[in-house]
Amino acid sequence: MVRHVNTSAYFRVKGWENSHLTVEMARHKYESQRLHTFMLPAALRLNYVWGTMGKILISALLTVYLGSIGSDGRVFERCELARTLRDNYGFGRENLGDYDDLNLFVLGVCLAFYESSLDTSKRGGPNTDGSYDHGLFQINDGYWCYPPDQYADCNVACDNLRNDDITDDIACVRLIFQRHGFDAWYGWLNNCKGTNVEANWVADCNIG
Ligand SMILES: [Ca+2]
Repeated sequence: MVRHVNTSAYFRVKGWENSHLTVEMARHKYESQRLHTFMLPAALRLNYVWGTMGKILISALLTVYLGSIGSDGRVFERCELARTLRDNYGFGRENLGDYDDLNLFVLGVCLAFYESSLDTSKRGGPNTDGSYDHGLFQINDGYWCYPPDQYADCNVACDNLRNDDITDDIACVRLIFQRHGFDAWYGWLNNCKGTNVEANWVADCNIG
């Protein structure tokens, strides 16, 4: 059966009436133009959506990647820090004057809590002398780390005292402790000293 094609629609497009287009050419051109009119914006929108999602995905992956190689700090749990100080850094029982035969990790947890809320990335200050304090144990840059270069007795960059590896922080804490004891820290002096730190801070951690 002969298919009657309504060609009038093709030639209704402005400017085509007097052209020499054949019906078939006009139909192609019409369909092609209709495709662009309706499909292109949709395609662009789809492209935008995928582009935006792609950017979000790349950004998220980058954050995870940088976090995994990263120098960002971390926040310890109380018992986790006690275990870490004992197991990884050898904080054991020592005689400490009025704290005879008490585990250093017990004291370390109380001290670190009041100094940094157990957050290794904390930067405290400025103090009245313009100095700043760095990391889990809030080590002061006026005496122990650089910059400034003068009096950096721990020979460590202050930035490295605010990352998630506390090895260099512990080395510095040991030096400070040798010279001054825990009294070097106000967090300890004002909140931990004279209290039953063992009962208050690690009794429920199942470590002895
Ligand atoms: Ca560090």
